[in-house]
Amino acid sequence: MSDTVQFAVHGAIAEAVIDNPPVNATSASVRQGLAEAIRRTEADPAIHALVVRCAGKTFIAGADIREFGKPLVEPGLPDVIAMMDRATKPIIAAVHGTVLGGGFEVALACHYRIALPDTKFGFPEVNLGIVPGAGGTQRTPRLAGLAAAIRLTTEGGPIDAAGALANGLIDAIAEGNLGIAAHVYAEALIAESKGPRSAGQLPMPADDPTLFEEARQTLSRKMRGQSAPLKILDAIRLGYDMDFDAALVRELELCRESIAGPQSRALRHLFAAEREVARVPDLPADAVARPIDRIGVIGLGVMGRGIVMAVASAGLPVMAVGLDRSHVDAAMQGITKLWASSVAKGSLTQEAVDKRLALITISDDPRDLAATQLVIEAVTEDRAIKQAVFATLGQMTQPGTILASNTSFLNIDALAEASGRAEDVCGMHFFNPAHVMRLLENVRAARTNPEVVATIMALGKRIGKLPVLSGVCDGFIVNRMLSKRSREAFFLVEEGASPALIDKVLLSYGFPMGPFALGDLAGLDVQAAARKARAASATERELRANFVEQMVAQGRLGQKTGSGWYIYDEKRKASPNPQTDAMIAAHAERHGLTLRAISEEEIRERLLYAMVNEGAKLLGEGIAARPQEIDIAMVNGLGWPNYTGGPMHWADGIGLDKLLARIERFRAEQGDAYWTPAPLLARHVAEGRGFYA
Ligand code: T1G
Repeated sequence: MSDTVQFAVHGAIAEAVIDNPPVNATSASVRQGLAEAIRRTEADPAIHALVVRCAGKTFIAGADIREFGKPLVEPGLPDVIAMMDRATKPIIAAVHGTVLGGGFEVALACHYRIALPDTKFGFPEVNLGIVPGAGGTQRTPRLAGLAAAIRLTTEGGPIDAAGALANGLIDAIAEGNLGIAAHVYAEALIAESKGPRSAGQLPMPADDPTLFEEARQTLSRKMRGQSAPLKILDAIRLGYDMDFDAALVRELELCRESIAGPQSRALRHLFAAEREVARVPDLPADAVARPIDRIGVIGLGVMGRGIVMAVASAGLPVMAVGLDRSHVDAAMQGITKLWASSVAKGSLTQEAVDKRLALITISDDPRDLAATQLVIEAVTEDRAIKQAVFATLGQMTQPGTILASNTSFLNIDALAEASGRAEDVCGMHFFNPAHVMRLLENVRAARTNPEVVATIMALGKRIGKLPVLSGVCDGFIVNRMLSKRSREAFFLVEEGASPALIDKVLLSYGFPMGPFALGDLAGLDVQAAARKARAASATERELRANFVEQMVAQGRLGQKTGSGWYIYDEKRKASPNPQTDAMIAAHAERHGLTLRAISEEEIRERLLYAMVNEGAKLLGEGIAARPQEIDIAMVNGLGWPNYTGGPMHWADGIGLDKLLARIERFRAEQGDAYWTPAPLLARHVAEGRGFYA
């Protein structure tokens, strides 16, 4: 038998138990073991039914992603599934944990399905850019109807056991021990002489072209640029165009094409990278996370409130400390209002909100932070103020209490010194809105204790974030790379590219919005303040491109005043702003600049290559340990389109030699100050390698 599938016979019932940690993926030995179990069941006249279940914490969570792109080891999953479908004795899937992708397809090909109550089912293939390839798009509509099938296969979200039962995807919910329940279920089938049944023999539900069209439109908007969701709709349609077996053959072809395509490669790269960044490469083995069960947040502005919400939402008590009573009250009102709107929308229950609110203790006295084990500082982004807060925190909290700054640009090493306990100090840089955005840049400062690093990486995950470790530098990973894009965007405007064209180029590359629409949304006053804070390190040309300051001086602050780069109507719909054109023309005139027509290609390359080059510098300086940190941070922090795999993966696809040649050309045109290639990039090109290999 196989080393991952145990076969046993108990009376008239055979059992195949898959044990292939960590997630019981259908690796080659599992497929072989299942095929063998079916053969033995069919061959032995004393066996009347077969139960398929899994050891460990979950039923099969899908095909084995690590086998993709390698030569197929027989039998393929569709072959095993066909054997199940055609078996002459009933096969019962007894499932628990997460029944995903190929695992869901195995279950659907079994003749009966029972599940523990907390089981979750789903087709996450779409998140990996893949069309399900083992019958998922054909059996699901036949069992659950068209609307449910479209939703499950194209959106990738889970359905719980109760939902699966209501939708006809499972037959029963089992209580107690799953193995025993499955045995009892199989005995009942045998007693009632219920034989095998195949979902493939059910008719397709009535066709509904409107449903397909609506899905197509929603997916084109929500998953803009991604090919898999639309291909999955095509795959479902096969059920109407040909018979079941032919549809399965075509579905498998679509699946294989999708796996071989660049989008799936990029999305699978991100899946692996996300897990990789959780493992900090150079942490000593004895650096264990400190226990954290009481967290403090000091500073209750927009960021502080979001952080309080994130912590309480994860079920952890939080001491929220504001400047004075009125600040604290305003913060709590803000938090309560945001959660109330979630209740109104139906995304949260009042009970859940009450639970979260009960976890928040408020105070205007930093001494109340004495009992916490970790404090996140989110006061005004001002060096003197933050240093004073760190000096206070150093005195008022116990040695060993971790002091984390949420600063975006200030030097954490300086804050660490101010605290008098540098080894306990680090950064935890959340993104706005902090209770929503998944990315968390954890920052290791010069003297941060490795235990502190281990603690904030673990804590980040516990509060539902995606923590990425960065070293100390101006802007860390995301904002430092973004600042190069902003610089190029302003320069391009000075040279003659319209803001609307620049936005369009980034939008069609796949970003959710361009830099100018983003500036209007964030507020140009906010951007002007950020530019002012960094003016000391800016070049003359960067200072000269002062469009934001010009607009602020005219009272044009973006969406909130109805005018910025664009004009906005009451519904905040943007249209071109003649004042912007006039401002750019006058600016050129004033500084004697000649405006030229700039191609979309140049715009795209200047904006994106400037970021990749900066990414290479981050790697060379060791601010980011690996390219994975950068790809994960940019996709989750800036909205770099996930189906490109992030800037570093994308750059590898272009070829670093080509990239370097363009950078050298921009250097000749624009000057060394902006386009000196990262030494690491030049080194990689000389060695003929990419960022990854
Ligand atoms: N194949 C191989 N390894 C996998 C894997 C898979 N499908 N899923 C997870 N792992 C590894 C993962 O890399 C990590 O390893 C470890 O398991 C624990 O994962 C024919 C074509 C199941 C909900 O997309 O959603 O089926 O990094 O850290 O939080 O139509 O993993 O520790 O070395 O995520 O408990 C469809 C993807 C495949 C499921 C568990 N299936 N996995 O979450 O742990 S395509 C998926 C998950 C397919 C068919 C098609 C989650 C999880 P390491 P983890 P977790």
